[in-house]
Amino acid sequence: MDYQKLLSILRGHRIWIQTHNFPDPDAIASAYGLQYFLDYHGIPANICYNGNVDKISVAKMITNFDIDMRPICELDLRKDDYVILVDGQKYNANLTDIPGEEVAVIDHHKTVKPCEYLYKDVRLCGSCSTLITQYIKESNTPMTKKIASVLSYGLKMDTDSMNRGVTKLDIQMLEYLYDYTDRELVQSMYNNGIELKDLRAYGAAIENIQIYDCIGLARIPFDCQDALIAMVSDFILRLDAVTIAVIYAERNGGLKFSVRSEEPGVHAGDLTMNALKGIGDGGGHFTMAGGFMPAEYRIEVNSVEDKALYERFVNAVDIVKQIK
Ligand SMILES: [Mn+2]
Repeated sequence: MDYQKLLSILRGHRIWIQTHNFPDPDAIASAYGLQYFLDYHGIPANICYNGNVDKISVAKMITNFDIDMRPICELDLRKDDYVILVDGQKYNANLTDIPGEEVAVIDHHKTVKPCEYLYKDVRLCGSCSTLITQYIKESNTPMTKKIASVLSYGLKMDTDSMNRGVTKLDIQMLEYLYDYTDRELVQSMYNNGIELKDLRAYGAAIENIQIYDCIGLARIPFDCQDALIAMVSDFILRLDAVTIAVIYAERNGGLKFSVRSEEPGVHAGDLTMNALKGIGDGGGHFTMAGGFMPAEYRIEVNSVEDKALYERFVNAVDIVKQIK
């Protein structure tokens, strides 16, 4: 991390902070914290994203903290604009390539396809909010109640309340944020996070779940938001018989995957990439990953497709364990 270098690269340009598509709380918190950091150092920047924001938890966050972020379709983006990517990297399936030059990246995920940037800060830890907090702390930028609350919410959401992928840096940054955070507000944001319409997805997964060894696979036979598929995947992982959860839902004629692993030695990103090799792609970090299988690889009968996918994931578990 070299915040001076980042600032000097950005100075004098028109800046966009871009999150991954369908941004989750960590992506939004990171973008918002970075916007504050840059603004304090005299660099105005706007936040943009692709995809909808229709999850109640995300909508609540934007309203509660009065976050100004715009979908890219509403914006006049120019080729010579500078883009900073947060909580995602160029060439990721869930990050739209927008006009403008991707000059910088700050992310906590493993790199799927390498790319050159003028400024690159990719470190594996529990949340991207952790990294942004460190920028504010180490540059002696004053921390505010609002920024601290947003960042600690993003940090806690992405680490499943400090239970998932946590590193020492996450703990240190959460401790730093603690004194500034409006803890009651952050606590209240955890309430009422599930919408009635979400229950359909949970219901479908419960109905369809099949468990093989420690892998729980379930199909959601309709389209739903990435964030909701991820929530269902987290939910299935809570079953005592399941240490790897693979949830997939309809998406543009193909299938969208959300994978979770708490199985020792099984990296969720590597597992998903291997399982979908040749029929799609996937990646992510140790405990959580995503993937997509396009329409052309679909098998018409659901039960046959489920079986084929199950075999792919079972075989991929062996492959990933061997790599290790
Ligand atoms: Mn994240």
